[in-house]
Amino acid sequence: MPQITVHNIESPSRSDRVFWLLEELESTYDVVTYLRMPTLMGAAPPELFKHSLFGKGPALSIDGESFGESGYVLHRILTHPEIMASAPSHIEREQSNWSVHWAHAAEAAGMTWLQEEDMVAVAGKAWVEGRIGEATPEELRGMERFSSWYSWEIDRPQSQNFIDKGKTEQWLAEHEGCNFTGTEKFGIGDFMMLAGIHSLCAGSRSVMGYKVGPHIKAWWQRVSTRPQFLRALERIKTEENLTLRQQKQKQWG
Ligand SMILES: N[C@@H](CCC(=O)N[C@@H](CS)C(=O)NCC(=O)O)C(=O)O
Repeated sequence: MPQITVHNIESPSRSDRVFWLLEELESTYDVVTYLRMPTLMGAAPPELFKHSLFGKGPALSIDGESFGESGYVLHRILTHPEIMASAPSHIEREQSNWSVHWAHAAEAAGMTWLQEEDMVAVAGKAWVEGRIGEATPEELRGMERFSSWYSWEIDRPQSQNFIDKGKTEQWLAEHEGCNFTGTEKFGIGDFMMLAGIHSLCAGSRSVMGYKVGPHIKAWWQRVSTRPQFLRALERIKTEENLTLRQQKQKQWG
């Protein structure tokens, strides 16, 4: 079997996609965790550039070859002949068109807007709290008005369009009981959709007032109760705690 190292960026992050897949495949893998820097958006430390073209996580090393982009990482695992030779039968082998569609949609039509809303909110709040620079009360009122308008009028309708009006909910309703493969198997579309749906149903976005329909919730329920997924969450927690402890030890001796 190939030697696998997951370069995990501190959660919450898209790393959950990779951990879940590796746990479904019952793979053995090492983990290196990169704690986020104390910047406004929690930037990745520069060491990640050694493993990912854009210096972001998650990244993967497989037999010494490193690369980033979670979609590409999943693709490389799911097309690795040795890994797939022993993959359980509930993991899709030939990617269906639906799987490829949802893998792209997850990042392009989903995360783009969900993430932008976070950024606008965080930046607006930081200005108001005086963490970015000096601003007059009038300027601050303007910024607050702009960021709130931008979030609600530009980002939220786009995100909500992806979640329900834009058919994720409707597609799952039309494919009752199916995963994002269009069958009962799990494929790249499911692993990619995890990050957004996880945050909407149980993570930071679950308290942000998004309307999430019953079919998305049912998919989440199916996934989040799987022992493989629970193992993935446990591994993330264990690895991140270990890195935090090591960092503290380095700092304080
Ligand atoms: N399209 C990329 C996005 C990568 C990305 O933005 N990762 C975030 C964590 S989820 C990150 O590294 N953030 C820190 C930074 O932007 O410096 C992927 O799917 O891997």
